[in-house]
Amino acid sequence: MTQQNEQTKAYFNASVHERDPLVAEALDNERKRQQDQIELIASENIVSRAVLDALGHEMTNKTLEGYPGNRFHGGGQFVDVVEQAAIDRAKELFGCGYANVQPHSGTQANLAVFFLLLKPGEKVLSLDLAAGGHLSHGMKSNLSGRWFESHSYNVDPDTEVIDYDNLERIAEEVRPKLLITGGSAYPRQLDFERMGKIAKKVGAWFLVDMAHIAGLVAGGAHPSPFPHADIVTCTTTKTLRGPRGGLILTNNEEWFKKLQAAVFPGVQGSLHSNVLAAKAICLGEALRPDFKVYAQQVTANARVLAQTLIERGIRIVSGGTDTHIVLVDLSSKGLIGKQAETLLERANITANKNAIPNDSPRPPEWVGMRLGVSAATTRGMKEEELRTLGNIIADLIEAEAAGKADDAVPGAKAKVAELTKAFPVYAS
Ligand code: DSN
Repeated sequence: MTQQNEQTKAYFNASVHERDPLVAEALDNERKRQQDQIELIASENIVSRAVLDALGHEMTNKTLEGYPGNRFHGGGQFVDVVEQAAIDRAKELFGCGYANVQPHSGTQANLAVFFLLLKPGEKVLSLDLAAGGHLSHGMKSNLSGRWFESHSYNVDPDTEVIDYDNLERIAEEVRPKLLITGGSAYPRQLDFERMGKIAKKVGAWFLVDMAHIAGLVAGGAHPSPFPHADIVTCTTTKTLRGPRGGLILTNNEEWFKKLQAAVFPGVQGSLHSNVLAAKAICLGEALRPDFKVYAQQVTANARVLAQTLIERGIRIVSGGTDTHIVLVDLSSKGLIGKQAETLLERANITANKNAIPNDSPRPPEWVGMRLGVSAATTRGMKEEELRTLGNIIADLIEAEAAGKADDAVPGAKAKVAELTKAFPVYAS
């Protein structure tokens, strides 16, 4: 018998540090960055060690198509276990009858829904991007806007909360086939009941994309889209604290059979086996009582952050938040989003520039900055720390507005270091 040679042994056993120093260094630096910076990008969170273990598991080697018990390839018995667990847990967590857990992302999940429900050219009505919508809901440069006729509804210019009366008028005029709500930067509670009624009235299907708030829904900190939505999509990242990937949920049995085919082979090929294991783990974690405590803490922390900034004279879009998101209007301090993003990063706080309602169509000119507290809350930070963080951010913004950022950054960075040291990530 031929002996396994040393090269093959090294292939299986050498660490990334031994095999690829360039990548290993970047990985080490990223780990350190996550420890040293406070992550306020609203679409991010910090997964558990168990989720990381699954993502780095040998299950990644397994190619499979189809669904549990009905696969194209052999050897899928253990992936069947994790996919079935993810399905069962998603249904229990969100109180719905059917779940497809295979979408590779939230955008893929939305694409599968479009493929299921619409023919090219049919009409979609969704929340305006600058009001917090998402590019996969009909943005012209996305397939959803290129192949379908997209229309949008907006927030009330004074309250900056969705103008449901105006939405109803637009829906009656446009008569969309699909009404969509949800997105990436809407900080307020969504009225699913009202929008479900509007959809029914105009003969539209109602899709809720709860990508950002899925964890809040799971933890009871935001009302559930069921029973008002016909179909629900989300990511397993963000407030749900899981791996990168999507879910599609519904109570409609007839649709579900078609939905399975819309995901595979409709818009995807083989599944990401290791990610399904990680999804099962995060859904199991979200079913535990401590996740409810987490979700409530997220919204409490966001409220404190918003209130602290308001008290320091910084305008918050819609005057506050009901979710994990705080949307800052920097024009109240004569700054733009990119400026604040760069400034905060100098002090080891990560956030992103963002459009606010009626902002410039050009991202470099956006005057908004989006802050999200899910990751900081995962580290264990509570109201006291978020108040401190709000004051650090306000100090930095005030200094930048006065042209004195260089003086303010070192002090802010030192205060951030105290917080990150007290609330470590993956400490061991
Ligand atoms: N939609 C992007 C965001 O919210 O940042 C990525 O999920």
